[in-house]
Amino acid sequence: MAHPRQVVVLLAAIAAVACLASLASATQWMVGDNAGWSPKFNESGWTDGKKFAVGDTLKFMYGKDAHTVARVGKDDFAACNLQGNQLGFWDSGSDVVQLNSTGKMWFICTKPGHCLNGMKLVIDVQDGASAPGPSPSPDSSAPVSYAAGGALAAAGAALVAAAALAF
Ligand SMILES: *[C@@H]1O[C@H](CO)[C@@H](O)[C@H](O)[C@H]1NC(C)=O
Ligand SMILES: *[C@@H]1O[C@H](CO)[C@@H](O)[C@H](O)[C@H]1NC(C)=O
Ligand SMILES: [Cu+2]
Repeated sequence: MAHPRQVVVLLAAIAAVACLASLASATQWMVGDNAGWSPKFNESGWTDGKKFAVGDTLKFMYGKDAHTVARVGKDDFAACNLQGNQLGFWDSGSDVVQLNSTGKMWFICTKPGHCLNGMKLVIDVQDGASAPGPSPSPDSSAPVSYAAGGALAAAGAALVAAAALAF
């Protein structure tokens, strides 16, 4: 049987690994990579193959005063409506936007003509739990403990089954 202190150490190790894994899985996406947030953004294919997850962030880099970032609704995005309801607005030239919930997020630049010129971005944010990432490998002592626990459980089940057959 595992000593209680070993169990505590094992649980602490599992918690630490889980904590590190959750930190490692948050991604900061540099919008447009080196080209940044720029006109005709929607023709760059930047979102192709990317999986955005809750907890990730988008970083918009651009010349301050040259562009802006506004989060808008689907219809205002489609129509490039600069006077619609804005769900968020950034204009520092180096903006970090948190992806707080699942679903689509629509962004446009509000400088006149820019959205019509394709300066727009839509992403689909997925549940963070399903985001792909390296699966943590527990420290070397953990599998042994799991195996021992599994063996004990199997032995217990076998005893119960044997007892049930015997009576
Ligand atoms: C995400 O949540 C944080 C903390 O509540 C908030 O400050 C931020 O504005 C939110 N981001 C968006 C894009 O809604
Ligand atoms: C980019 O946006 C412009 C303006 O809204 C639109 O006319 C064009 O079809 C879009 N192109 C792509 C590839 O989405
Ligand atoms: Cu712009």
